[in-house]
Amino acid sequence: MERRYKPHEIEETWQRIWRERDAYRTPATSDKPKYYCLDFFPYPSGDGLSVGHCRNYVPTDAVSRFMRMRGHNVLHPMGWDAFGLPAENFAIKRGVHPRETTERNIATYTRQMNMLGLSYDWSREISSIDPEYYRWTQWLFLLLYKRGLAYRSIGSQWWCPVDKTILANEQVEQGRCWRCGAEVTKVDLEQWYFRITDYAQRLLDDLATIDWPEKIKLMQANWIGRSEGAEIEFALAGRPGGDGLTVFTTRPDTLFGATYVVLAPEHPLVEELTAPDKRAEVEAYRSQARRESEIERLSTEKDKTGVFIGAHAVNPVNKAALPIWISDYVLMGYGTGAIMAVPGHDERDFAFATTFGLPIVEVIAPPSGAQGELAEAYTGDGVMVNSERFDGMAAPGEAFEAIVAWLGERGLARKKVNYKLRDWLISRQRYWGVPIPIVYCERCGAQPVPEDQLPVLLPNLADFKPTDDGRSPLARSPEFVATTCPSCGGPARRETDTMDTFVDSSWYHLRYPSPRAAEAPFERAAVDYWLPVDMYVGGAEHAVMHLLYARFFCKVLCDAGLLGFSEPYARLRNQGMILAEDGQKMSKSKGNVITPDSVVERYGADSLRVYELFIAPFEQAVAWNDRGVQGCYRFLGRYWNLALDVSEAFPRETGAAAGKAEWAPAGSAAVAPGDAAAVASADGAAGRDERGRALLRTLHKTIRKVTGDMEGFRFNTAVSAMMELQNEALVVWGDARDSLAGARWRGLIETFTVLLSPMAPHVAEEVWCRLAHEDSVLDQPWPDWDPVLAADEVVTVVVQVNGKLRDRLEVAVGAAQEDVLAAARETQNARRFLEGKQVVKEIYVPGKLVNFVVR
Ligand code: ANZ
Ligand code: ZN
Repeated sequence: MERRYKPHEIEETWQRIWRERDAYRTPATSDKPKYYCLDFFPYPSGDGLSVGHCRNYVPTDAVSRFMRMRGHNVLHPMGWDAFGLPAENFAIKRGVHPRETTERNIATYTRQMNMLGLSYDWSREISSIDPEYYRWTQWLFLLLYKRGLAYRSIGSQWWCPVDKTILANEQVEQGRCWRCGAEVTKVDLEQWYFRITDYAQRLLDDLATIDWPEKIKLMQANWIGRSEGAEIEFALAGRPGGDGLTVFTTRPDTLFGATYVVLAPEHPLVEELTAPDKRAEVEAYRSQARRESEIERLSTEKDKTGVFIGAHAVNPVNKAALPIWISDYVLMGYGTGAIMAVPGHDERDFAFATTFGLPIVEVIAPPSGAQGELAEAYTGDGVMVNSERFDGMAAPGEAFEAIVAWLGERGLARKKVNYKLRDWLISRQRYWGVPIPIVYCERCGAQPVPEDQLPVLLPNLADFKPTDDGRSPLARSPEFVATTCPSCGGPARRETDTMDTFVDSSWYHLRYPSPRAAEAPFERAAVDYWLPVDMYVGGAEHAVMHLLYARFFCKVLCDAGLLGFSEPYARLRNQGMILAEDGQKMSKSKGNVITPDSVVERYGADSLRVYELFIAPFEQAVAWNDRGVQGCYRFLGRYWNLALDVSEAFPRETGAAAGKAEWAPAGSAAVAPGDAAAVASADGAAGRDERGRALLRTLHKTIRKVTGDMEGFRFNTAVSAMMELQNEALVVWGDARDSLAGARWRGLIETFTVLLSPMAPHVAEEVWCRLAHEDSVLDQPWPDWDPVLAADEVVTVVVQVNGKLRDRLEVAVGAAQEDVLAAARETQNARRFLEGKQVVKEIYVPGKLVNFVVR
């Protein structure tokens, strides 16, 4: 038999055997506890997987294997988020149809995932471009439509001039398109929205119920952006009794310090209120503001700009006439699009007032006393000044309540909670997506496509490039557009926009439990059994898009009575990024991308896997280092040699007689936990000398450590514990082999192999086989550790019966008296001398001796 560690031969063989045995198929139900371990389903991009993706897939694979060995029914599926801009842009660049490139990319991803030995149940593979999948995406759109949660509205929207499509708020980062980085602009288009804002409060509240990284929860909370304040009515000067304007403020207590009012340039009142001599200036400013992104407009760094429109508002508390300005730092989409400006206590207002020479009034005095002249806005707490009857009150707390109450009695204010969250714009003017299942009839208006006509198939267009005019490529296909009205039967035309790809990924986790369900998006019993997802792992960059949308969908489905839970992902973990060896982000343009293929070619998949786990704490970004992979390769090579040496020196007796009689891995029946302590001391073969006993203790400590580390996502320290155990075993094997009996050596290697198998399944399976096992290492129970042996320090306790030395026992330092007495009673010789006797007294001198007084 081959003696050298040759990963390539081993790995391909076992991948084939696993496939033939269907080793990773998940039973639909089972009486074991379930464990749903899910990776974010990927865009199958043309570049294939990098070692960065493997930082996600290898650890979840190890956890899935670990949980399976711990007696869980594990669901670990994979699928493809194959619609959307990335796939389409890739296809455009290559001049081929996205369907073709997507299929090719999926094949590449699948090949690479199998090359890594990932334990996906491929019988559950799903793809968002499969009509059997997207018919249910359309069905879910209609569900939202029926529940009043999908609506069409005209609005000023972000437009990416390069990708030639509308973008959602979440997809604009610092004024740039999240995909291509181009600066976005605003256009007016009629678009479909999902009313996620109806769920703002629940999305916020339920964050407390899920085990997610605090950082992600905070990002979601900030994105939802709950803000408690008041709406206050200002009359317009010269129009007493007429309609006024409403501002939203979080600081009503500062009302006496308001010295001007600002409207968003887009505010509808601007038209009406602008004085004739200000019109030209106002118009010029409005068209300039349109081109700016919200981030730019809100930036505190930016120089303040604005125009006085020639009208005044009346401060409701003191009747002061306040000039009305427009400025880009007030956004139309938030609050009422109008603010009362308080330069004394708001930084942006202070900057604006300074720029335009507007008055600054102090109304909150710091604890050190009123300042009179302000050098900058004072935003802290304090005491009310210059505020007439409210002077002396604590601000904001008491004063906030008092002013809102005073105004409220006069019908001039009410408390108001606002959210920054916007409704989710889902229309995309792109070809490669799910058609929105709506038709427009001249007589009946917008009509949902009846459920029995789903899916609305995406036609196979040869010309799928986006255009500049804001129309979807589907609009160029008369066969697609022309249809009949489901309501009156008259001529109608189809909606030609497609859905944001994030709609596809908002529910995919519900599909895996019953991936071929034909009557519904999912079978209720299957989701009841498997969901919520127990462990969800992916990149932190999805904090506010996918992860918020999926939570929203789950709540909608729960409200519709289709699900019995309202949070989809019970636990979430984010892997850290892998950087190139030079510490830079890996990117194709820099030419520093490392593919798993190149690593596997040199060292094999198991070395890559072990390195991915070992490289750093799971959530930490870290640079790739080829020497690190080499180290893991050597670790596996030494394991291989030791395993084969032991196996040859102490061959396993096969056949019925052997069974589990020899010291099989802990967790099997041979050594029950607790027993091992007795065995370790009484049975001379256990650890024949101090080194043997020390090695056994290291083994049990390692079992405990690896178990805890796998549960806690501390893969790096799990691997290093394995390395330490191996080093100690190698030394003892090399110069004190007789310290352990043969069966102990075999047991040690077997346990090591079981512990290693989630990390390096190929080599573990091969060794398991060479240790003359006929079953698969995948199906072994996870080893238990002996708590006494695994305890950090042990002392030898003398066991006496009626004062005579009968046995010795190793116990953990600080072990409980009753545990020590119980173990002492079970030592071989104590048992002999206690038999048939009545114990009248038990004495324990901690860490030293046990004495049984018998009659
Ligand atoms: C007066 C005031 C005085 C304010 C003060 C703050 C401090 P958040 O927490 O973000 O909700 N504001 C209201 N609507 C706005 C809009 N559409 N665009 C830009 N700014 C707007 O902040 C609410 C505060 O932001 C509001 O309270 C308002 O300024 C401003 F010492 O009103 B405040
Ligand atoms: Zn009609």
